[in-house]
Amino acid sequence: MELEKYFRENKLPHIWCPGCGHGTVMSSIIRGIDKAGWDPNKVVVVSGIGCSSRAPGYMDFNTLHTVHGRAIAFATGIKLANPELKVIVLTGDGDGAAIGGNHLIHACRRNIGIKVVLFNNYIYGMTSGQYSPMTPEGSLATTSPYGNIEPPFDLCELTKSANANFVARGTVYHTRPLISYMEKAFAKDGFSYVEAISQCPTYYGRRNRLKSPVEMLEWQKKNSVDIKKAADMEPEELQGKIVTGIFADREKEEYTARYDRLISEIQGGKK
Ligand SMILES: Cc1ncc(C[n+]2csc(CCOP(=O)(O)OP(=O)(O)O)c2C)c(N)n1
Ligand code: SF4
Repeated sequence: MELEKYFRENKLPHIWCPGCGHGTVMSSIIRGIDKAGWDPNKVVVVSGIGCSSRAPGYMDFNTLHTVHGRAIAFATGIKLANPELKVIVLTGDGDGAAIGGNHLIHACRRNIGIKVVLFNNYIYGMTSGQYSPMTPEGSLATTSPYGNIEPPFDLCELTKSANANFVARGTVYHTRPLISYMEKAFAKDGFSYVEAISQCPTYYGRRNRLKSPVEMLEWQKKNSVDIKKAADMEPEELQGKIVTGIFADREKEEYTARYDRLISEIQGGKK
């Protein structure tokens, strides 16, 4: 597959550490875009701030590297201004679930046609390893040197309850399903959320006795449970597991289409 055309080769080499999972997430997104067959001039990739949010810099589309936690707000404005555009948000678990969490739930609620890919490495990578709202209980971080005592969000359950049209979770170990979730998410008109479990060997792995990127990938392999199998498991059995698969797949009317319909109704005198 000829994927080089989607990259800004003059921006390489990238800044990610050896063994970081973010490059695999980026390549899965690129494959999803390729499969969607979109005109690159109509694709807008928006990110916040973080190691994950550096990805759009390497991707040859219309790209915006915005401010921490606010990528969805920028993306919402872009989609409202020009609903024809294919708008993808790239965010991290800190960027998207902490400072940007409020934007995320409201974008789901509106079902606005943007596609959010959240790179979940369980930590704030760029700022040297503070815990995030996705860090598992007991994990060590610079801000939890005795172990994190806060339960993490399950953002797939949260986005599903908040009305997202499509919700899925995959891992960088299982690249084929991850790519298929990107394809399905990008094919939707409404709001899509794909969570990609990624690894940060530098700040999460090292502190949490996962000694190498390979060990972190093996951890993803060993701990992943398909959503269908998870449905028959007890909550205690699912502790510490990564539930993967499609959590929601709906066909509700997309927000800008709904808005256009309202305007036509008003102009046509139906309201
Ligand atoms: C308003 C604001 N607060 C804090 C920061 C510092 N900051 C930059 S990136 C980041 C966390 C990024 O973590 P995450 O989104 O998980 O991405 P990762 O680096 O792990 O990919 C923080 C707190 C900032 N840039 N702006
Ligand atoms: S600090 Fe972590 S998330 Fe950031 S590039 Fe390095 S391995 Fe990746």
